Amino acid sequence: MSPKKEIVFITTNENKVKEIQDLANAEAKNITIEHLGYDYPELQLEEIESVAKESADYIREKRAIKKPFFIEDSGLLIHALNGFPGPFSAFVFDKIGNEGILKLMSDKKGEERKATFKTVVAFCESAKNAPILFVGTAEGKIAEKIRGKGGFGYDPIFEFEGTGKTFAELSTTEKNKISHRGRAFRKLLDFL
Ligand code: ITT
Repeated sequence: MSPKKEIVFITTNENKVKEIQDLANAEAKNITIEHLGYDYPELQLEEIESVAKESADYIREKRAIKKPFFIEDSGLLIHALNGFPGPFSAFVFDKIGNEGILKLMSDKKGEERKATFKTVVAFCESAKNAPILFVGTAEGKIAEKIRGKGGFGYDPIFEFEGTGKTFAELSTTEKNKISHRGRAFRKLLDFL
């Protein structure tokens, strides 16, 4: 049997680690994911792709890590709000939370509530290699109210298309099958 490949997931978000570990344990027996809670500065750029790339480049330049590593940047893009909060999702969540988003959406009906969740994984084989990006999206809509006790962040207000369930009403394994993060991370696994 070939030795397991070790890759390091750099994030300060323990919920992301839980999801990625769950997925890797189930679907990638030849890969070990280590977690490093290094808090790199996140630039406020207009595209999630650019944030992910710049973050990975920052970590490379700082030589903060010797092993193959990845980071990921995620965001919720609400169509009727021109993709807001998008790359500003963390800031907006801290300031107004899910209640604030529901208020912003209070006059929006049906199709106007459509939203996309997006994850961009940036992987570097070493500090010498430019990041390779893997994008995953999930389509859905903003629920009328907060529902579900699982997940984290915007999960209780993101209803996945066709299911009538918010991500917070799914188990970690169920969310991983269809989520933006699951899809982006699976692309990384295929690449590896
Ligand atoms: P790191 O940058 O350290 O990885 P973070 O929590 O700052 O952690 P992001 O910038 O990627 O991560 O997250 C943007 C915001 O979107 C933040 O408020 C998260 O809670 C939220 N978020 C990210 N992924 C999510 C998901 O799968 N479900 C619900 N909310 C999510």
